[in-house]
Amino acid sequence: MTPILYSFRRCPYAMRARLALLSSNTTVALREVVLRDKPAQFLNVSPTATVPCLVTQDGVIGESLDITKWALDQNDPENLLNMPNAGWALIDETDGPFKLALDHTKYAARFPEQDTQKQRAVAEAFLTRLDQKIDRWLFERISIADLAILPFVRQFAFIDKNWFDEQPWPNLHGWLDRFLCSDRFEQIMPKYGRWHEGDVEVLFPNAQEKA
Ligand SMILES: N[C@@H](CCC(=O)N[C@@H](CS)C(=O)NCC(=O)O)C(=O)O
Repeated sequence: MTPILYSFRRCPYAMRARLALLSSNTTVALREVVLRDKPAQFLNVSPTATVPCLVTQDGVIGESLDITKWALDQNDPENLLNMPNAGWALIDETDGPFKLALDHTKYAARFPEQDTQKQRAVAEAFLTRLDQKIDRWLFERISIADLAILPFVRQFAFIDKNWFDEQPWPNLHGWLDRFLCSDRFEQIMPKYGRWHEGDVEVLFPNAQEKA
């Protein structure tokens, strides 16, 4: 069976999964989910009701990083999994304290108990470290750390792009700009209509329609 990916275009976790599926050239049927009105079929399979969620013939994978690893274990032509352990630690930091600080900054109104300035400072400290690490990539060559972290840096950057662009992070800016201008980014960001049961499946990558 063609695996099914429940996805949401702008979700950084789903972007991470699509980046790995694209790199591994693993074809899935992409079902675009509207988060405020999740389809029953998705809720029936997803353990956490979050996207991304991949349904394979062997079971359901409900965590973006696990989908990423599953895809690259099938096929990893860019050798993305070959990176120092420090890469996994950076991904964990991204998903943990950085994402928390990002949400507390972006959705400050939802977290009145949080000090927004402090939260932004946590995110800034992390991005400053990334800036110091990046030459062209986080490590010597492209790795899964770049592709797993970039969607979150993008989300943070667009909270206030003018402010972000004024920060003293030249390497980080170049890294994000190259990503946003890449074919890779274009290929994971087509706009898909919301999925309904019975729709012709949309294949990703390639976005051909399955007859
Ligand atoms: N740990 C999960 C987190 C996924 C996640 O939180 N996705 C968000 C969208 S960006 C979501 O589906 N939220 C559920 C909702 O908004 O109802 C993963 O890595 O896949």
